[in-house]
Amino acid sequence: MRVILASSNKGKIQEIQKLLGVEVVPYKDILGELEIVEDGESFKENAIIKAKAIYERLPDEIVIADDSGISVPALGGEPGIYSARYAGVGASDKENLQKLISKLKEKGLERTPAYYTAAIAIASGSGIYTTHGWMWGEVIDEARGDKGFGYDPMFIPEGYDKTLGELDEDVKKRISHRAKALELAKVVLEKIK
Ligand code: ITT
Repeated sequence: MRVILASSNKGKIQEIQKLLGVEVVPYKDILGELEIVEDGESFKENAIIKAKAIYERLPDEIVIADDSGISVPALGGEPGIYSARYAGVGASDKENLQKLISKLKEKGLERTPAYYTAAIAIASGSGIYTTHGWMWGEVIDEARGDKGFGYDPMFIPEGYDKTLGELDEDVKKRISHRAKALELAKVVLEKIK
């Protein structure tokens, strides 16, 4: 079985290829880069928008999409579904991370609870399914380490004292929002393949 991944985020593509245990082909390899407008109001809605956009073009395939982000309750849930464009449309991972660090500093928060959410949507001839996963921890007002991607250098998972930028990649593989959502997605894939 192969699945087409409706994502152009390199960090996600690498993680999903390692976690899913089936052949994962980024949609760009088949269709080239497409602009998909993510105007949903939740991670789930945006994951469905992305999966459908690619499935409409590749109706014989199983398509999966990941919509994810980090939420900080002390900042009213920011950046949440806007994680990829927190510092503006087209902002880099570094710029988004720096913006979150600045927001924490503005509020005088050296560390504060935060959580990652991942919504996975699976579109195929069997219809659309979605799964979710979460990872709780804290964000700190500085970046440490260079592993992972996105906000990982400022995120300390619950039960650890180092950031995901510093911890061995195997840790994230075991406990991440994406790993949990994909465990459930695997159950769906088994049913529909
Ligand atoms: P695609 O839509 O092409 O998949 P994207 O980067 O635009 O790529 P999202 O809209 O889902 O994807 O935004 C997710 C953002 O949330 C991403 O850019 C990261 O900044 C952050 N993020 C999500 N999961 C993360 C993780 O595991 N580690 C660090 N940051 C993460």
